[in-house]
Formats: sequence, structure tokens, C-alpha cells
Amino acid sequence: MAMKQLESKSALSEKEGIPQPESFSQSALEKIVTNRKHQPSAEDLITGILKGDKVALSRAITVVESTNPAHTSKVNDIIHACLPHANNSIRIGITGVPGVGKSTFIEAFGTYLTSIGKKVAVLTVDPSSTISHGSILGDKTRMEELVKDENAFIRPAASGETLGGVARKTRETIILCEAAGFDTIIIETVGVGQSETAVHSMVDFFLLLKISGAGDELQGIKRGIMEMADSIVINKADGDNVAKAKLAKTEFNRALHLFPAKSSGWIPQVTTCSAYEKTGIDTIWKIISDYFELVKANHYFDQKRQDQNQFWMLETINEQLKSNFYNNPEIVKLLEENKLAVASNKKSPFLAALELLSSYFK
Ligand SMILES: Nc1nc2c(ncn2[C@@H]2O[C@H](COP(=O)(O)OP(=O)(O)OP(=O)(O)O)[C@@H](O)[C@H]2O)c(=O)[nH]1
Ligand SMILES: [Mg+2]
Repeated sequence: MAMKQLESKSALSEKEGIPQPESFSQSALEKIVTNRKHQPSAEDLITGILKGDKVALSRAITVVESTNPAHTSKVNDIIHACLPHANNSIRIGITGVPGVGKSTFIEAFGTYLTSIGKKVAVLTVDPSSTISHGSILGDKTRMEELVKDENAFIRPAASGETLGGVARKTRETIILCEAAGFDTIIIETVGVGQSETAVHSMVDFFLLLKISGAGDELQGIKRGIMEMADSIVINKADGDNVAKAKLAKTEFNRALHLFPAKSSGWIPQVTTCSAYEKTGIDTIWKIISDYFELVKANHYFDQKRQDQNQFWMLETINEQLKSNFYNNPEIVKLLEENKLAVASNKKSPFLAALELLSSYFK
């Protein structure tokens, strides 16, 4: 009896007999449902990518970014088919602290590149951003022209992931973009954490954006990042800032001379620009072109890409081994016990580690 009463009052049956509102469109609903069901096959995506279809490219990247293990073989098929069509590009990494003007610069630089006949893909690596697509919305307003550009493709970062995961996806995304005919790949990274190192190991040319301060240019800049840079560009060289930017240029030039020579044979160049006023952009392109001319002639270009491929193979093995180890249910249990034992000095950390490893490999 009590049961019956409950049933009739249930919120679940409350809508019974109430018609759908007039604004409801049955055909729209059917469209949504079929779209959801329709997952393009690997073949469809490959054909689309090779034709340069940006929609197919986007969808393929979504598959690559998926964490669903059921997609692994599809991802592998797509990458495998695209690989022979990849590699015909130049890959440029761009870094700089938040607010330095990376997005504005990429808008100016990217539109310059498409105006001289290049096809540009812009990717971002930002493992710190957990709100997916948050920053790209801001970026899309800063890249107004480039977003609309037929010869440009902008893709936000895969987010909420480990750096290793993001890096792998970015590497695979580069291959897809190249197979789709994009000949200039720009990879933006935030100027914090380890993401620069990851990006540095997937690009041919690394550009560090800076702004001038009050003569303290070199302060707070990580030595490692300066050492990685093939060019330092002092942005916002406009208005009252022009003189300061020139000073900064001299200072960076001097500082760069203190670093050991690069194995590429390239001498890093410092220049100024205004992303906002779109000045100095052609000089930057000239520097980059000179670099590629040099490293293609002395074969450093090929050597570096080969090294990078080997590096990423080893990285992937490391990542997989680690994640397999730490996700093993038996290890999860043993790890907790051993953490306690080690914390309370009942067991040495080394012995605990060796025991854990041997129970994993047994
Ligand atoms: N005066 C001047 N302002 C600029 C220039 N480039 C960028 N800005 C301004 O600097 C601010 C930050 O520019 P963004 O392009 O968003 O910088 P960002 O490095 O992409 O920043 P994050 O995405 O937050 O890391 C914006 O208000 C831009 O309008 C420039 O060349 N001159
Ligand atoms: Mg930005």
C-alpha cells in the first residue's frame, strides 16, 4: 500500500501525459541522435585528412585525444596511414610567460605566413590548464583573423592530463596536420613548468618571446629556456616601448654570447617586434628561414628529427611502464603497505622499492 502511494507520487511519472512543448523539434532530436551514433571510420578520416579536409582532421584529433582504450587501434591505423605523408613541414615552438603576447604574436605571424602561401597549423601544449578549451576561447578572439583563414588550422590543447599524455597527443596531432597538408606547424606553450622541454623536443626551431622591462631583462629567466632558444624576440616594441626594447635586444645578445655554441651551428638571433602593430614579423620569418637553410644544408635538421623520434619512443615506453606499474591492483595495495613501512623506518626505501619491483616482474 505504502509502495503504491510512493509510486504515484514519484517524480519520474510526473510528466506522464504532458505533451512536448511546441518548440521541441523531433527532426532536430533525430539529427543529434544519429550524429552521436555516427562515428566516422578510420578510413573515412584518413581519406578526409589526405584531402586536407579540416573537419576530418579535427575529428581525427579528437580520436587521438580520446582516453578511451577502445580507440587505440583506430588511432594507430590513422597515424600509420598518415605517417608517410607527414614530415614535410617546419615545426616552430613558441614560448613566453603569460601575457607576453604569444597569442597576439601567433595571429600576426600566422597571417603573415598564410599571406606568403604557407599553410599553418597552431597547436598548444598546456598541461596546466584543466578547464578544457578555456584559454582557446580567449585565444580565438585574439586570433580573429587566423581563425577565419582558409589556410590556417587552430587546435586547443588537450588538457587535464599528464605532460607525457599531452606531449604524445601533440606529437600525433602534428603528424595528422602535416598529412593534411599543413607545412608550418606552430606549437605554443606556456612559459611555466616542464612544458618547454617537451615542446623543445618536438620542434625544429624554438622561439622565446620576451618583453622589455626596466633593464632587468635577464632576471627571472630560466637559464635552460634561454639555452634552448634559437631566437629571442622582444615583443611589444611599440609606442614608448621601442627604445627599451632595443636596449633589451642588446642585453640579450650579449647574454647569448656566453652560452656554448649550438650543435646545429646556428647562432641564436635576437630581434624586436610588435605583434599588436604587426611590425618586425618579416624579420622574424627571415631569421627562421635562414635557420632552416643552414640546418637542412648541414643535415642537422634530419639528425634532430631522428633523435626526437627515438627520444619519443623511449619516453612512451617509460610512460607506459610507469602507468602499468602504478595501476597494477596488487602494486597499489603493496605500495600503500610499503609507504607506511618506509615512513616509520621499518623498512629501507631501497629494499621496499626492490621488493615492489620484483613482485611486479615475477
Ligand atoms: N602594446 C602591445 N601590446 C601587446 C602586444 N602583443 C600583445 N599585447 C597585449 O598583451 C596582452 C597579452 O597578450 P596575449 O597575446 O594574450 O598574451 P599570451 O602570451 O598569449 O598570454 P597567455 O595566453 O595568458 O599566456 C593583450 O592585452 C595584448 O593585447 C604588442 O605587440 N604590443
Ligand atoms: Mg595566449
